[in-house]
This record gives sequence, structure tokens and C-alpha cells, in this order.
Amino acid sequence: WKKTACIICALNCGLEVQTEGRRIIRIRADKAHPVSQGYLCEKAQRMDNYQNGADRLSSPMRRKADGTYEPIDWDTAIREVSTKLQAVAKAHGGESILYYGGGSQGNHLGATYADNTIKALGIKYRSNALAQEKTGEAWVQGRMIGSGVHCDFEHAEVAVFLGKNPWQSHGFARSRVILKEIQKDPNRTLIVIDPCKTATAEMADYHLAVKPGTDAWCLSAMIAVIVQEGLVASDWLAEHATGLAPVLDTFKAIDVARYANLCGVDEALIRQVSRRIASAKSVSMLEDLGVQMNIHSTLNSYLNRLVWLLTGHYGRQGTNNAFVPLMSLSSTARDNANRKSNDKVGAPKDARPAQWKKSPVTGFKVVMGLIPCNVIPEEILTNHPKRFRAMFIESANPVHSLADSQKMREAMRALDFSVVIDVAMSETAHQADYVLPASSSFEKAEATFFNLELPNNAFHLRQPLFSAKEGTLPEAEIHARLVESITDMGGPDYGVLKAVAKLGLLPFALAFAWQSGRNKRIAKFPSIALYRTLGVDLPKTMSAAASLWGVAQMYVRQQRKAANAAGFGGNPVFAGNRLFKAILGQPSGVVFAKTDYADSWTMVKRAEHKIELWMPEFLPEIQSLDAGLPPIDPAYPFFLSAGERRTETSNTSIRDMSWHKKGSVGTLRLCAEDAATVGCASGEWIKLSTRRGSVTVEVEISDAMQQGHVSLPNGLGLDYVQSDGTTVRKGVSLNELTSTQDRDHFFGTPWHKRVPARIEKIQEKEAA
Ligand SMILES: Nc1nc2c(c(=O)[nH]1)N[C@H]1C(S)=C(S)[C@@H](COP(=O)(O)OP(=O)(O)OC[C@H]3O[C@@H](n4cnc5c(=O)[nH]c(N)nc54)[C@H](O)[C@@H]3O)O[C@H]1N2
Ligand SMILES: Nc1nc2c(c(=O)[nH]1)N[C@H]1C(S)=C(S)[C@@H](COP(=O)(O)OP(=O)(O)OC[C@H]3O[C@@H](n4cnc5c(=O)[nH]c(N)nc54)[C@H](O)[C@@H]3O)O[C@H]1N2
Ligand code: SF4
Ligand SMILES: [Mo]
Repeated sequence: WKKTACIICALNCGLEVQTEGRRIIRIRADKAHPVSQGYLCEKAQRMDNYQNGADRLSSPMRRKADGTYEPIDWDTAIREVSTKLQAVAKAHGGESILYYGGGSQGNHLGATYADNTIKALGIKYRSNALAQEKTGEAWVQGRMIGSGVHCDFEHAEVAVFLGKNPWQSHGFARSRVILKEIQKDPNRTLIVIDPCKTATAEMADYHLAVKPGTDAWCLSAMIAVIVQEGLVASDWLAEHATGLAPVLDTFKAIDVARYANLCGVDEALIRQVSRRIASAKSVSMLEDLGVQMNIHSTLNSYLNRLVWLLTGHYGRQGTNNAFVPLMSLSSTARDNANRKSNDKVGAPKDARPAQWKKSPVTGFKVVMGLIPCNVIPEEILTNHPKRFRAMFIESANPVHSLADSQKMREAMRALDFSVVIDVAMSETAHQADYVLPASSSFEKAEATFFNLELPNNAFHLRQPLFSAKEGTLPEAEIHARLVESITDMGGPDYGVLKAVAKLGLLPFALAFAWQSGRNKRIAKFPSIALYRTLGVDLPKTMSAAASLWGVAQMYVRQQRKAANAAGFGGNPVFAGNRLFKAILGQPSGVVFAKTDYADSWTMVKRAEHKIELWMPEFLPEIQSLDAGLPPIDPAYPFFLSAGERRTETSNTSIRDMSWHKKGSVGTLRLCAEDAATVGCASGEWIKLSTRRGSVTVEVEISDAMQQGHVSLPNGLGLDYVQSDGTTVRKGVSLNELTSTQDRDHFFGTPWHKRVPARIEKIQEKEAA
């Protein structure tokens, strides 16, 4: 049994696997994994479908004039890619190149090296999937608290899920075990706010089945109940928060009965649930795509926080708490840390309007260092002199995953240059000028920075299960070759460090500090330097872990208390070295941070460590709710949830669906009443149209759906080329149906959960 992790969702549960040749043949949970502790779900069994997908790449590919691809050797690929990227940067500046991606659900180590390629090319703009779900939330969180928070459902007396179906999508460790524990404990309460009777909602004590897209009215009504019934935790807030008065002012006037009616939830239920939250010893609340990819996306992130903050639920066991990351997922936070920002108290840099960086064409605000996904085509398909001219894409499939695939294809073809690093010939690779084949996540040292746990937080460096597939390279090597080709960094820069690396980590640390001071290239491209020096002396297949030495050194300096409590205190050089060794030496993962719940207060990065309750930016939107629901377009009377997580979905990392043997997959779910109106039955195919496109799709009548609401799963509709050369497609490619314009006004997050749609029986002519 060899240790590794599942790459399907952000939990990355620890696995033990048996292999035969290049296949993964048996999979079980790793009981020694510090976070998943022997937990896994059924999807983990599909790792071999990822590892041995028939459309995996085994050679760099170059696009020909006719749109087909020819294999080329690595030297040619690196030379041509670096020459062409440099030509764009020279003609239009590094700011004309957009870097997209940098790691999906299972592979973030490559991003530590990509950071150096980005610097070498002078790239100024990035984006990735976080900029179509989490940027609004991150901004609100930054303004109100200033640190990232994570839920503690394990200990919560009351658990609240807002537009989140953790039974299927997970989102916190050992989700199903914890949900069952809450369900069977009579003293604990499960509350779900979701239009659908999901697997989680089925377990709930209270299910608030809002009408699709009406959460802002539901949450406002809950807050109004809390304010009007005197359920506000006034003493606690006096000690811990500022800005209460304008919040009370805003919500005291709201008509609870009317808002309850607008969102379709019984007023009595809203009152009952609000009282339950206010009276509980601890409440944890988690929002996800049901609200984040919906109208009022950013507003809902704010209202969600008001619910648990006004009732005094933060900074204790069982509530939401601040966590200590090993490395931030936000490139802005990383840049600030690198600059040794002394801005310890106060808003994170990207939360301050005055310093806000904006996208070059549409002027959308940059949060977490990312431009909104939904504006990318507009930043390309224009004559604007500052438009993007090139894209560097890695570990992501934006042609498939971003709104409006048609426009995204057009945008990629309009670029002067594009390159994709991927393991498979994805939909995005099919639009790129060059495709560079990466070794799979099981063929190199790999890890993710989705480390959100508390009070103990852990990091898992996985050791490879296989040697690299022939013709592929790990991202670390690809970026090292690109940086060396773009700059004049090379052998002479590495000589001293390479020699010292053989003497041990302490002399290496001293030599690295000294070299960084006198060699600009080492200072500018530290990850590549580490890979080429320290990496050489790591056990052979672990070279790509070298950048983690730098991460560990940074971490112990920035998070002294948490690191010390986890055994990585004292002199930071020694502590960083010990942490790096522990990361390398513990194949199930290592606890790098230990905190107390009370530390959540020192991590409130606002004046006097007080939470800021009032965000005046939201006032106009809150006031606009009073006008009632937006009108429904009679031509598109249904709301399509374009992207439900189901057992058959895994974003697009698993392209080979041959694990799925019987039954339908990728069906459109709708309720019996709607099926009767359209005149269709389960198993029949119907036509689904949005303003952007039409597809035919199999129907599944489901009592989980309410009238007027239909749902399709995410990540399907891939064109998978099987080993015999034939192509299969299962399910619908959702973003052929979505528009980039349906988006939040703050940070452009898409409204994928509420796509206006029409469903019709297929006319015989069309069927033919
Ligand atoms: N099986 C599986 N698990 C996954 C993934 C996967 O591809 N497959 N992907 C992972 C990723 S990247 C992510 S971001 C997470 C996402 O995890 P979730 O956000 O939990 O997943 P979804 O199913 O997209 O949406 C959650 C819920 O939103 C509800 N919803 C729809 N419209 C509304 C609305 O108007 N209001 C409210 N309140 N709810 C609404 C849906 O009914 C659904 O139950 O899942 C992760 N886990
Ligand atoms: N309509 C609609 N659209 C959605 C969603 C929705 O619900 N509805 N969900 C959205 C969400 S929440 C997310 S997170 C995004 C996800 O969308 P993306 O961020 O685009 O991620 P994936 O689809 O997982 O694509 C990951 C790519 O990485 C490649 N890959 C796998 N392993 C490796 C590796 O080791 N190295 C390299 N270089 N590449 C590798 C895979 O082959 C795949 O092409 O989709 C979003 N799109
Ligand atoms: S899909 Fe997520 S919850 Fe299931 S085993 Fe994989 S990482 Fe764990
Ligand atoms: Mo996601």
C-alpha cells in the first residue's frame, strides 16, 4: 500500500493504493492522514481513470494552420514558447499576457514555480476558477475580519448550509460522518437553505426551500428577525465589533412577512430558525455556489456573515474561526507577505479601493490578485490598446469551465499566442498554439494549499506512485526550462548552492540567504534556484518539492505562534528546516499549525482586533430588495442551475467516464409538475434552450426540484477520445449555454445557478 491523496475535491482525502505496472488497482482510506483520518467517499475509486485516461498527452504539441496538432520535441517546444512569449512581452509589455490557472483540485505545487515564470515574463495579471466563485466572499471577509475563516461543524451545536450540499460536494473534512452525527444528536440542529431537497436537505431539521435566486430576501428576513426580536448579541458585539448601529438601522425597517413571501419560505419557519441560531451555544455556517454563483452573490456573502456575527458566533469551538494557512491561495496576499508588508492591522491591500488594481480593459477590480473570469473574453476581443494578447494557461480548462465557451474559444483564437500545460488534450488545449504535457499528479511530488483546518492545520506532500509518463515533465521542470530560456539564469548561478546543498540544510540555508543578497537572479527566481540546487539532492522523484523549503522558511517567520505550538518554533532557520524535513518525511501529512479558538481574535486584522459589521457599499443593493423580485422573462420561464455537484462529476479532471457502468448520467432534473406541463417522462430527451444556446438532454423527474427550477450537473460534456480513437461525450457542456454578461456587479461572479431557460419537447423534425 502506497500513500497518496484523492484529487477530486479540495479535501484531498489521504489514500492508500496498490499499483500494478502503471495502473492503480486498489484504493482505500489512509487512517494516518491527519485531516481525513480514514475518511473517503465513493469518488476516490476513480483515480485510475485520471491516471490512465486515453487522451493523456505524451509529447509537446504545436498547432498547425489547419487547426490540427503535430508533436514536437521538448527543446523545440521550450525554445519556441519562450521566444513567442517574449516577443509579445517586448511588443506590448508583460501586462499584455494573462496567466490563468495554476492548480485545480489536486495539484498546486507547480504554481510555486509558475510564480517565477510570471516574474521572468513581467506578467501582471492572473485569473483562475476562484475568480468565479470566491472573490466576492474574500473581499467581504477581508473587510469584516481580515483573515480567512473555516467552519467547525464537528463541534457546532447548529450547522447552517447556504447554497451548499456537503453530502455530495464536501467542503469540510469527513463531511458525511459529521452530517450523520449532527442528524442523530437530538441536541444539535441542521439547517439547510437550498431550493432543492438535496441529500443534505433530506437530513436537515429545518429546510428553507427558497425560490431560486431569492436568498438575499431570505437572509435579510432572518437578520430582520434577529434585529427586531432583540436577538442581537449586544454585549458580545460591544466587546468585539464596530459598526453595529447602521446595521440595526438598516434591518429594523424590513418587513419580515413580505420578504418571507418573496423568497417562498414560511415566515414562522424563518423566525424559528433565526431564534434557534441566536439561542445556540455555537453555530457554524458555510456558503457555497448556490449563492456565490447567483444574483446578489457578493451581497449574500455579507448577509451570511451578519447572521452569525450579530448572534455572536465567532472565535469559539463550534463556530467559524480564523485559520493559519501554510501559504495563501491569494497571490496578492503572497506578494504582500513577500514584501514583508508591515500592514499587520488594517485591511488587506486589495480591499482598499484607493489601491485597487483593475483589469486593463473593463476596469473590473482585482481581488485575491485575480481578474474576474467573466470579463476575460472582453479583455481580449477588443481593439483596446491594453487588451490581452497572450495567455499562459496551466492546470485549468477555461474553455470548458468559464461562462460562454463559444466566446472563450473565439477569444483564445484571437490571441497572438497561447500555451497550455495539461495532462490531457482538454477543450482548452484544443484552442492553444502550444500544449506542454505535464506528468500526472501521481507521477511527481504533489500537494495542494487547500489547508484550512483548525485548531490543528496540516499539509500533505504526496510522493509519486509512478515514474513520469514518457514524454511528460513535471511543472517544476517545465518552468525551470522556461525561466532559463527567458533569462540568462543557469549553471553558474547554481554552482555554489548545489555544492553546499550536499552539506545539509543548515549550510544550505545560510548559503541561500547569502546568494539571494548578491545574485539578483536567485533573489528573483528562488523556486527555480531551489529546484536546481536543493532539488537535485532530494530523493530523485521528490525534486519538485524543493520550493517547499522556501515556503516552510517563510511560514515559520510569519506564523511564529502557530508554528511554535506545532513544534516548529525557535530560531526560524532551524525551525523552517525542521518543518521542511517533516513535510518530506511524513508521507501521510504533517501538522504545521496549532492554534486556540481564541487566536481567531488576534487574527482579526482590523483596528483593535474588532470585527467591522457595517459595509456601506451594500446599502443600495439592500435597499433595492424592497422593490421585490426581478421579473421573469416569459420566453425563458425556467431557472436552470447550471452546475450541480453529483456523484458523476469531478470538474474536468476525470475525463474518462468508463467507471460509470449502468444508468443515465448528466440528466436534466425537474419536478413531475413541470414534466407534465412539457409533456415528457424520465428517460426521454427534450430540448433545453437559453439565450445563448440549445442542447438536447435526457430528462429525470426528481422530487428534489421545485416548480420552475431545473438542474444539470457540472463538468460533463467533455469530448473524450478513447484508446480506439473514437470519441464519446456524456452529458452537457454547460457553458455552451451560459453568458459572460450574467454576473455580479462587484467582482463579476457568474449567475450559473440561475440561468433563464426554456424546455420543449423535441419536434420530430429536430429529432431526425
Ligand atoms: N462530486 C463533486 N464534488 C465536488 C466537485 C465536483 O465537481 N463533483 N467540485 C468541487 C468544487 S470545485 C466546488 S466549488 C464545490 C461546490 O460545492 P457546492 O456549492 O455544494 O455544489 P453545487 O451542487 O454546485 O451547489 C450547491 C447547492 O446550491 C443549490 N442552489 C441552486 N440554486 C440555489 C439558490 O438560488 N439558492 C440557494 N441557497 N441554493 C441554490 C443547489 O441546489 C445545490 O444543492 O464542490 C466541490 N466538490
Ligand atoms: N456552468 C458552470 N461552470 C462552472 C461551474 C459550475 O458549477 N457551473 N463550476 C466552476 C467551478 S466551482 C470550478 S472550481 C471550475 C473548475 O474548472 P477549472 O479550474 O478549469 O478546473 P478543471 O475543470 O478541474 O480542469 C483542470 C485541468 O487540469 C488538468 N490537470 C489535471 N492534473 C494535472 C496536473 O497534474 N498538471 C497539469 N498541468 N494539469 C492537470 C486537467 O486535465 C484539466 O484539464 O469550473 C467552474 N465552471
Ligand atoms: S472526492 Fe473529495 S471527499 Fe471524496 S474522497 Fe476525494 S477528496 Fe475525499
Ligand atoms: Mo470550485
